[in-house]
Amino acid sequence: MTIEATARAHPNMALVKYWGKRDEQLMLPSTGSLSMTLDEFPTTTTVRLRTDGGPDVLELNGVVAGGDAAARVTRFLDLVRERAGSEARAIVRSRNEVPTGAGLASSASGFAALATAASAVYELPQDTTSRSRLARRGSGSACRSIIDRMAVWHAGTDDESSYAERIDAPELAMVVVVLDSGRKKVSSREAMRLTAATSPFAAAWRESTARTLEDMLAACREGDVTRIGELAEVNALRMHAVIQSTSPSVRYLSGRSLDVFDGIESLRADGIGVWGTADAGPNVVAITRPADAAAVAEALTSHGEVRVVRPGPGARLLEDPADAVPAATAGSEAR
Ligand code: 2P0
Repeated sequence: MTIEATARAHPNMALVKYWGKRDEQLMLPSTGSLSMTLDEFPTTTTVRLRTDGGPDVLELNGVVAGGDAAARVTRFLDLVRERAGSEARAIVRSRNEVPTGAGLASSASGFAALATAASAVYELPQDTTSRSRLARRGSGSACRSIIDRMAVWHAGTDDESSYAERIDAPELAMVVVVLDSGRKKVSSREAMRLTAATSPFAAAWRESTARTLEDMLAACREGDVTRIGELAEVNALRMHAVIQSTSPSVRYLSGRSLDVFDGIESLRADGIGVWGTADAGPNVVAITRPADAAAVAEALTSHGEVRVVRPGPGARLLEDPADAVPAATAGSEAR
């Protein structure tokens, strides 16, 4: 029996956004979504089964974590244990290589890596679709980080039918413009609830996103980068519009974010194919062709730190024991 496994996963950036759940318990989204898995900022997670009867422990970047983060991991492991018919607790050691303040969500890479490592040690099915379904239960967008390069998450109607799958798409690059590394005031999960409960535009958002996903899938099939960029930008700004329309209003984009969108628009006026997107925070990501990425990065560098990213690998096990995340050193308990 294996008692330890290590997996690595990368964040993903949605071109058609997931914003809303139809079932919070099963983590079924209200619409499908589509994303590019990135080749930077990996999370590496080692899961070790306990043989001493102790409780689940989460170590994040070398520090023992408590609170919500640890509770969320334990809830996830409870689901894994239920499926595996196991009572074994685990030590989970996770390391994020997001440079301080890249502002990219780590819950997608985190739960994709955890689902992959946990499936190995608890002897659950390890095929891509099973791991994608499982990762979804930890964090919705994590089901897409199981997949390499470009993924569509089928909304589905039950646990079985809601998972992400690889699609073919033209080669893209993204330029991440980091404006603010602080923690967001309202979590995505909370703001999604607020959107469903209070926005008069929530139904319109769901309907338009379902249509946009169909158009995006067609644009990917046709290799039409211009159409992909246009659809992604409009979808992102519609998501921010519906988020702002909550009561109380939640606003993730800052004045500086809008300056970057203006910068992207003026690059387009100069003939460069570039479009903007942003997740639940102020940082803006420019979508472009690989050949234009350096010029776009150069042009946007006055706004903040820029990083060029490309399509990356799906979540996978690392076989070399040297890749295991080391134990936290004594005395590093989180205060
Ligand atoms: C996305 N986001 O499609 C969208 C765009 C943020 C904005 O998925 O509640 O961390 O754990 O399922 O996946 C962020 O939400 O939320 C997200 P939960 P998650 O990437």
